[in-house]
Amino acid sequence: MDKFPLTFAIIKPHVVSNPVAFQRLQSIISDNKFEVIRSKQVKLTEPILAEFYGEHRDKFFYNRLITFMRSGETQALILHKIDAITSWRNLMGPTKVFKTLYSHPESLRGQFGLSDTRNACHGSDSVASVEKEVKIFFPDFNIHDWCTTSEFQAK
Ligand code: RTP
Ligand code: MG
Repeated sequence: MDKFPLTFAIIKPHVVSNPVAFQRLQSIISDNKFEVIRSKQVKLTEPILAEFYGEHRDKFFYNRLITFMRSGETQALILHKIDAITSWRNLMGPTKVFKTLYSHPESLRGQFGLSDTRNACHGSDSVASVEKEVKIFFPDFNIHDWCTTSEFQAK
């Protein structure tokens, strides 16, 4: 769907464990007019991460990524904004730390990223991945029902 109104995000462990950075990042989320629809702190396990990052299973960074994502609490979020997937990925900035530092220093990854792996946050890259990822983290949340509620229609 064009301009899909929801996305799924994760704030990664090194941000959640730093109260000042965590608070600042959450302020940037609301300053950028994202509405937090669901939010929960979660310590990820290997089986959940294997499902979540299945597409990266054969990449050289997979083990490093899984080890990092298990290293502390994360914050899982469902965010609402018109064109949420693209808006959130634009706010996050590029995956690679050298690109964030040189061309996107204001992005979330530019401000809070430490390396290609510890890059501060995750964002779904398609409607299909929003659906898959929301189901993993918020199995009781029905995207279709939410999108057809009068609350959303009125916005
Ligand atoms: P994400 O899925 O987290 O929103 O990030 P993305 O689309 O920008 O990047 P993707 O290629 O899907 O990679 C998923 C996560 O893997 C870690 N990564 N490490 N060279 C590396 O060490 C490397 N490359 C990717 C990052 O944590 C990235 O967010
Ligand atoms: Mg990705």
